[in-house]
Amino acid sequence: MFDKLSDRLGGVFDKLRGRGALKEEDVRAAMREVRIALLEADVALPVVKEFIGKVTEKAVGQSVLKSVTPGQQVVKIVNDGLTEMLGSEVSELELAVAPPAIIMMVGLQGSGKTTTTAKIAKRLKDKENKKVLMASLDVNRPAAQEQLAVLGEQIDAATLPIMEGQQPVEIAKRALQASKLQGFDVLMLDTAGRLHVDQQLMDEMKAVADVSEPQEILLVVDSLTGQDAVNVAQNFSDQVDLSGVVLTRMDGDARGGAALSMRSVTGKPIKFVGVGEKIDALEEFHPERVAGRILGMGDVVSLVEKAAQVVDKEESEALAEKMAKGQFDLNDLRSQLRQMTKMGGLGALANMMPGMKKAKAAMAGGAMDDKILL
Ligand SMILES: Nc1nc2c(ncn2[C@@H]2O[C@H](COP(=O)(O)OP(=O)(O)O)[C@@H](O)[C@H]2O)c(=O)[nH]1
Ligand SMILES: [Mg+2]
Repeated sequence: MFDKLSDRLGGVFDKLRGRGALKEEDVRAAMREVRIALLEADVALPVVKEFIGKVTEKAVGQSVLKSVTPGQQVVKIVNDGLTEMLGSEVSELELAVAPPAIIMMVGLQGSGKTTTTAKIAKRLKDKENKKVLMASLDVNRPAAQEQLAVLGEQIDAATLPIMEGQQPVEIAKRALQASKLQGFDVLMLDTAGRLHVDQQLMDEMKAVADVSEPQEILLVVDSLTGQDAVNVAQNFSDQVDLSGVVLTRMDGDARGGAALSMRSVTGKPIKFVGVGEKIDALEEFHPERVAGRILGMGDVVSLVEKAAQVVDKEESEALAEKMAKGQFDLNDLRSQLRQMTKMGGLGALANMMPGMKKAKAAMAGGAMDDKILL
């Protein structure tokens, strides 16, 4: 996963990094190569366009920090752009409700819903000490309910007893009742797969969501299906209110496009990735780490981060000196205010000051905007 993309981007930046000065056209030429690399990795076109647009604008407009090369700085900008494209932060399951918290799994047949249901159940059990009930609503495939029961035994988690002839909505209601009566913390609903996006099954899925009101609706997608995964995600996300995505088969040799597109296409975070068939082959998704792996230039990124900190420090020292000499002018004030916005703006600073609650409420009401500083 990502190997080829990583090689391609490595090549682009190796060329840039050694250079002393960068002209705008050098940056634009590099971005054209980045664009091709992303498209070859199967990243969805609109996602690539947006990314290249944002990153180019930043890279061209940026003044170069002391002690790094312009190329290194472009690496850092691309790194930040990738992290943002992947979702910026780790997203955990949100299960803080009166129990049972309900997690509903949806997705195409064979995407890995049933396996992932058991993987998540095991994780909740082992890491958070939760009492989990799993229920299979898959009445289409004959052995589907048994498959979940077998996995339940394997991880020592309860599964809802199978009752022949019951339909998904009925099973969901029974599961809900059972988990309330028996004091389960979490109920996991493993829904029937579909071969394509098929309206009847979509309606069934919505009916199940209506009766169970899940806290989490996780879309499970097979990362090996590339562009198709993106279309599937778009379709599901149009029909139900997803809370997150699980990408399976990240252990395979997919080009990575699905992972890179998913956040933009669904607007929802990737919460987990499946990295194997084994029951513990499930990982949290760390956008920053993944971006770092794709670029393979962690050292450059931290170098630029450090350089930026140093510049801030030098700037403030110079200002302090000017002030002492009585030479502080409006330009200096502007630069000072800029630094403040870097620290998170007025809101963030207010948070750190005692007695600022009221002022903060006024800011939230739109009375004050950081934009006035720029
Ligand atoms: N290599 C790999 N195989 C997986 C992963 N997740 C699921 N599978 C396999 O994919 C197949 C279909 O999974 P299943 O959970 O039955 O899919 P469902 O139809 O969506 O319920 C099974 O053979 C799983 O072992 C994964 O992350 N990596
Ligand atoms: Mg299944």
